[in-house]
Amino acid sequence: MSHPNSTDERPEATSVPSMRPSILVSRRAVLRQAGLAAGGVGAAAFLAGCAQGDTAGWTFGPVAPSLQAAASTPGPTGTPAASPGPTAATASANPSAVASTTPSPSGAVTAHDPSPADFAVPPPYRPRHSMPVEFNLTSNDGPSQTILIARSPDKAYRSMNFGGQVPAPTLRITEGDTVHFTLTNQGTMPHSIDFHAAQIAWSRAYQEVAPGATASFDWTAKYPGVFMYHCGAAPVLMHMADGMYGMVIVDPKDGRPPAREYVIVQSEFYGSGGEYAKMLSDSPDFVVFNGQAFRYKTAPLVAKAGELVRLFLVNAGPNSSSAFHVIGALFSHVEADGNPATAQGMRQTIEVPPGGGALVELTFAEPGTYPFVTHKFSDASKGATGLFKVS
Ligand SMILES: [Cu+2]
Repeated sequence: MSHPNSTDERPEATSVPSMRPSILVSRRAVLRQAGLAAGGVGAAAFLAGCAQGDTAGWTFGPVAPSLQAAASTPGPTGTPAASPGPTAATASANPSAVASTTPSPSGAVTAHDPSPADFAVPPPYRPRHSMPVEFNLTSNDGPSQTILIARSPDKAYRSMNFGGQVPAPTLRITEGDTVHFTLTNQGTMPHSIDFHAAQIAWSRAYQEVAPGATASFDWTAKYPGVFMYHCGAAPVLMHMADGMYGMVIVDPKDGRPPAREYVIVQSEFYGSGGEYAKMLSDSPDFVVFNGQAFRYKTAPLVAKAGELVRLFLVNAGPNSSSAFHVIGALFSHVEADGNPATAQGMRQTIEVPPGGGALVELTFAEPGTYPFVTHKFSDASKGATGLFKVS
């Protein structure tokens, strides 16, 4: 069998279909694309499916058989995900995101508490594909989008979100990949998308999408990195503070060494949702990793002493800088924005500005418990504290 990640099997850029110029496509076109319209499945069923999370995710177009084999076979330069994921060719992100908010028997809205699997690292590095990567997101808002941003005591928050979760599903692609992105706005107000990983005209791609409408465009990931994406609808401070952000990982074209990997998104919450004056005051009530205060204090991230651990970091803000630090460990390798060209050796604390990303690698010296924090300790005390449990 050929080397799974051999570069000679990687398709050339010429095999990538040309950019699709249209930004706005009709819902009928999307239904046609999804093969649903012809089957007599109506828009309501399609949107209900979205609400259950099965289209809020990422899929890959058809690939050559050789690439399909490569994608499902980890190679020396492949990176094992923190938890087993589907193979790249059939990836459907966040199977556990199905648990969207549902009304209780009494009619009261219960708050959705995403499972850790919602924030698992997507399937590992794979060679670049010849077809665009399909990335579909729904945008959501309103009382049904209530999430839990703290536990004991529970704190409910009326979110705006992509794909029914905060932070939104992570997209993982490879340098050179083209993404065919579709946003379906299931909310009650305009939403939009802004991929920091893309180089594309704001006036064409990042405009507001009306409630019930769908928009689509292609972009190509020209640089490896760890990037934020977010809603940019006005007022953008509110749409971001209320939960409309996620991460794009663009792997370098030749991959990275194997490691245990985690995704960590830092962000702030103000009040109970929609409280614009509080957001402007720049004094958050909670600062969190992956959507919930102290999430990994009660359910620590696991690792083994001596193994390489890789963290993909995004600071979604919207207001506070992150001073990311792991107590009892040093970062052996750091890349600002996850770009290998910025690689540095030993660092103790990494600043990640709002709207920025980073990649850090570390190895725990011995078994034990190691807290991770933002070293801005007013924020760490508001929830941005977690634990690694090292065996
Ligand atoms: Cu929005």
